[in-house]
Amino acid sequence: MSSGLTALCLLFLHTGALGFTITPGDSLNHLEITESGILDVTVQVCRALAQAEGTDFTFPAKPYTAEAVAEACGTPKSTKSFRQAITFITLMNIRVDIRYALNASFHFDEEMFVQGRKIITDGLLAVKASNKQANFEAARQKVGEILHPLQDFYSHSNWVELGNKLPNSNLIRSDTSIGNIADESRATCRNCNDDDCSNNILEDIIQERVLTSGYFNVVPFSTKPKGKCSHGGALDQTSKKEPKGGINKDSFGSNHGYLHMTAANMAIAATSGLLEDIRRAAGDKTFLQMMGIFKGSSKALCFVIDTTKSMSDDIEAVKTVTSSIINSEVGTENEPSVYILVPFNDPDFGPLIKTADPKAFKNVINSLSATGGGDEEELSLSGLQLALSSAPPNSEIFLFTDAPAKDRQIKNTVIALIERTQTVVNFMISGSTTLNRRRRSQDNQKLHRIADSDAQLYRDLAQASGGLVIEVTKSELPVATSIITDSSSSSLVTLLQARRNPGKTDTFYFIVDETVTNPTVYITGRSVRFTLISPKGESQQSTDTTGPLITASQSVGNFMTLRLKKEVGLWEMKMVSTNSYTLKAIGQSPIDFLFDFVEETQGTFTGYDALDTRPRAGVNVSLLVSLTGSDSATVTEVTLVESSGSEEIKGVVEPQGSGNFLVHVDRIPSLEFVVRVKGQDYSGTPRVPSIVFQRQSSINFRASNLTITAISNSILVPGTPFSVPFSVTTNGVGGNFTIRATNNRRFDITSPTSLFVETANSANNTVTLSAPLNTPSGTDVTLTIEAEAPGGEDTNYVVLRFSVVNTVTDFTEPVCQLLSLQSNCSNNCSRNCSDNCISSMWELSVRVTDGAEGTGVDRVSLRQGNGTLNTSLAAGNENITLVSYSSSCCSPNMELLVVDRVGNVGTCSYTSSVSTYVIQLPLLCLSILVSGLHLGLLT
Ligand SMILES: *[C@@H]1O[C@H](CO)[C@@H](O)[C@H](O)[C@H]1NC(C)=O
Ligand SMILES: *[C@@H]1O[C@H](CO)[C@@H](O)[C@H](O)[C@H]1NC(C)=O
Ligand SMILES: *[C@@H]1O[C@H](CO)[C@@H](O)[C@H](O)[C@H]1NC(C)=O
Ligand SMILES: *[C@@H]1O[C@H](CO)[C@@H](O)[C@H](O)[C@H]1NC(C)=O
Ligand SMILES: *[C@@H]1O[C@H](CO)[C@@H](O)[C@H](O)[C@H]1NC(C)=O
Ligand SMILES: [Ca+2]
Ligand SMILES: [Ca+2]
Repeated sequence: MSSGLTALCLLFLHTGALGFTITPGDSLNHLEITESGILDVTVQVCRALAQAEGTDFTFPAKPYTAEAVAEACGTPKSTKSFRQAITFITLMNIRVDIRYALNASFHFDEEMFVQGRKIITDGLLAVKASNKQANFEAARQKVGEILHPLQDFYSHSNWVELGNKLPNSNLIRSDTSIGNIADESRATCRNCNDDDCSNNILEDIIQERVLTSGYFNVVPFSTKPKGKCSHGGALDQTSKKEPKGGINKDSFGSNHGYLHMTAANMAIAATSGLLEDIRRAAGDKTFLQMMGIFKGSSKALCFVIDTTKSMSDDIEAVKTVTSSIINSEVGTENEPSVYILVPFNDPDFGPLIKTADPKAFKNVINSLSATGGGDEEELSLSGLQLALSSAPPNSEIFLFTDAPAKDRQIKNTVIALIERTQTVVNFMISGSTTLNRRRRSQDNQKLHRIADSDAQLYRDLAQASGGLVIEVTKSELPVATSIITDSSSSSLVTLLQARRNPGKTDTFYFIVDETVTNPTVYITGRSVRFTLISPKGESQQSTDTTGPLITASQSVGNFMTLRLKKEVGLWEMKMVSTNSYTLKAIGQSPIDFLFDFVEETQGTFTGYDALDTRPRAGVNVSLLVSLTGSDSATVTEVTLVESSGSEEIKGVVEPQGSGNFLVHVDRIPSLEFVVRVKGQDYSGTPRVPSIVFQRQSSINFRASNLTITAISNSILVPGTPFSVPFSVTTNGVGGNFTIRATNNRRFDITSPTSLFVETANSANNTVTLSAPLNTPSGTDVTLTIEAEAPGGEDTNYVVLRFSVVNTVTDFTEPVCQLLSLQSNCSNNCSRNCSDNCISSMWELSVRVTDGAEGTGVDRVSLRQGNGTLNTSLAAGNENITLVSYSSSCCSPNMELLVVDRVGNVGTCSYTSSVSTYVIQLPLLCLSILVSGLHLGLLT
């Protein structure tokens, strides 16, 4: 387990590793502890759901892997999104060590118990609120942040030394006592005996079960309060002062390293406990969605649609394709996990509609109509910005329009969001052959296409994301929408994606491996000729209407689709054109990769932090690559490939275990680049390399000579201005840098418009964001701060996500009151009564309330028991929920889960063993009872 500061254990580990590697006997770190807790709880949730649905569940083999758990959950198509969720949560956890290295509260150092718990409980409220709004990215970010202090508690405090065998459940509640915390003036430690620190906590502290934790400071000669324990270790200067030595259990080599495994296992149990609390508040299905596990596909179906007057044909095409996708895919493994629509017009855009209900989505799409729009240009980029900040990461968005963008000024913000969310954007641009309101020219019967210079903006955005710009007439549009159907496959992978602008003759290669099905090539461009050569050397030209390699092809507008015969090996594509073109080879395969740029942090505390920005130009950079879809696959090569040129820079791959690979690259290409991963999958025993695969990122990335950083709390209170300090550093020439700050919710924002930065220096300022008072809890807001160097050649940005959470005063769970219980079950029913238990019944009634100060009962569900549960609101009082339950005696126990509106969770259990139970109720309640119960139960 890592320390309060950047994973102290990392320093004890070998070569600059994040400590991902698990080899037997090695210490456990935050990453492994987090992953372990997530996998454990996810397995339990999937098992509970299977039981509730009456389906079989087989536990995966231990140790669990994300692949095996997704398989056991019956959701093999979710392995990629599950892996992504786990990686994101763990990176956010590790970030705490880097961002809040010297803030003792985040690590339960220096007896900051109250402060540490507040970080956890405030964050937990934010997670629950985010889940209620289906804002899962925000929920994951916060889960990672609060798991860090929670895990540190077991390493940095004396909880384990006090002999506790279970985690401290009070760390995830705010209304209870954490324990008996040592007074400021109370001594807690004595000197260690030389290297032996196994006995340095004072006896009275242990005997009186007093909680303490270690002091930590890296500044030479730092002091600590008299008699207090230190964290310990080479970096901790306080541990060199009396009382000398420390108490941390971060690794086997720590002062209390003999308790490392106990502390790490307790931290895993505490991680599970916190996740279990989130699960109970959210419900099983929502919890799984937070973890990226979906019944069908993990993909979103996401449209951004121009609804101005000329768009009625396009809207019809969207209605048709939506219906067709929903009709053919609902209930299958390709069913989208979420449906998103952002309409845009002029002067308005939005609102964003996000639903998991296909019927509701169909209705929304079907109610779209084309009106208004004023002048020729529309707010397409504003609509796209909204979609990008709300779609799950790695989504694919389709934008329909026939007009230029009116809001070009947010182009860089849109590119920033594309890069950060790794989302592909395709533009479906229609021209019109009918009377066009936009251009009252004489020859309005002619094809009207948007001007090339206007289309260029869309091409640039498509290029950044690895998407296509499909330009067709309105009557051709329905044919072109086949690309939407292709993209909805949950296992779509990119084999190759390239663009030449201006066009030139060039040869491209891609590998089709054994796992790839439905290999398909898309080409956009006008007058493009090609020769396709298969691995066996057969060839087919664009002019050959029939041939051995292309099983079906379709050409509409500037867009060509070629379905290839499946043949394993290296394919070659020779392109001939003087016009610009894009080439994209896709297929379906379970094997794919995920990656993040990570930065090695400098200074005393080394570690890796995921970037929210463009990576730095001219210096070395690292990537964290995860393979998904196979537990046996391995990465052999990672290359940064210039998108339009030919430069390729190969990285050094370091396996980290659990399908993760750290890749170090000396330098980033100076132009836009994609990430290409080659690997092998093994099979059989002994393991033989059998499959060689190659995948590529769709997104085109760029480096920058600017660095922009912003560190702030991630919870925003409605009505209170929220400050985000940021700083901009340049490696190059100084001057006035243009600053743009935008958010996706149209919250009020104040920001400087420029910032003077000296050559090779940095400067700082602050952006202030205000959420209106009526903003619902759990809303998330994405803030993008951009800095543009003088001359506009270089820009960088930072993309930050915050959760809006209202102040909460309800910290208590709803309570149950048993109204009646009637049972015909035999009291000492054991094995021999199994014959007749089915024919006897027991039933009960319960009243659930959340107290006078409470937020109200939100949800009542059955946690245990195989009977029938009915809930209703009491007549005339929406604050009382009445529950009736009846079950056969074969299921003699039941447990209710009762959740209030802010996610406080209680449980109430009952058993059939009492034959009849009737409460004397105050008269007031009688009327409620009479309406809700059998009269016969009342005496
Ligand atoms: C960064 O600066 C170097 C040296 O001045 C320059 O060659 C390079 O093009 C710059 N990169 C970007 C992305 O602006
Ligand atoms: C930067 O802007 C400030 C105020 O707008 C101006 O006074 C200053 O001369 C500018 N500096 C440069 C180097 O352009
Ligand atoms: C900028 O940084 C300096 C030094 O770190 C700090 O004193 C100052 O408050 C910062 N200003 C803003 C606006 O954040
Ligand atoms: C629950 O009840 C159903 C029918 O009443 C029965 O088929 C099933 O086996 C029971 N399940 C358990 C776990 O008792
Ligand atoms: C229900 O609770 C809310 C909030 O505590 C309160 O405002 C409301 O008056 C209550 N309703 C009834 C019928 O008691
Ligand atoms: Ca307009
Ligand atoms: Ca409550």
